[in-house]
Amino acid sequence: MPVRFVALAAAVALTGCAAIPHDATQQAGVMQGVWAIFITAAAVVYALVAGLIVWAAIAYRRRDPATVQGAGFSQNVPLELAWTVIPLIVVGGLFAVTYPAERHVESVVTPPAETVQVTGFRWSWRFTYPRAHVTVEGTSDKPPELVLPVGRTTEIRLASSDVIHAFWVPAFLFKRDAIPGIVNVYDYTPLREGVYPGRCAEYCGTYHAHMSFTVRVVSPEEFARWLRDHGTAA
Ligand SMILES: [Cu+2]
Repeated sequence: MPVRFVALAAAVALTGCAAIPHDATQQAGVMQGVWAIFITAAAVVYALVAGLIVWAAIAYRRRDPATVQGAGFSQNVPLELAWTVIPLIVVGGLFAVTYPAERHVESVVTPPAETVQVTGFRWSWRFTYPRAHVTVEGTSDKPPELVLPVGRTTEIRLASSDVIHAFWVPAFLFKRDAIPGIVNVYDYTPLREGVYPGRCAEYCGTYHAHMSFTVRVVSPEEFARWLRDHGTAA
């Protein structure tokens, strides 16, 4: 039984490692840093609490079957201070880590190297590159592809033409609502070329599940070529 338990624990630990996201964008790297600190803090707290529970259960087990009543005490001021102050310090520390990271991830560079207007509609997405007059529009059967240049900062201007959707690229560790009448602006600075799946992450109706798309990160040269090709086709 212990062998099976160890195997299970190892499997869970390894799966956890495999699930750790990679930093596909510069912004994702910042979020990943926050995530690593949170998971470490959670692991330390878990080890401490679980360890104390196990230790207390063993150290203070009922040794004499005749004992029916445990020792009683009503208060312990140092202990109560400790379990109030330590969590406050932990929460304060997590806030101190989160706040600058969120500010960084939400900030936009001006002027951006590229701008894309992303519009969610029932049941797909439209990507417009205003400078190059290029528009890519998907359908519920044919998901669109957002093409981005690697190493450059692209400003995303996210909106919706009907109901609330959410634009989510899991590898970018960033999700934002697409709200009618509001333009949400943020930056992506992709660091690695590749194809990343994305989807609508806000239930928006019958064909919500069809609102997928892909993000293809390419070299700046290939991006320029792609813009040219699609500009003439449009
Ligand atoms: Cu949607």
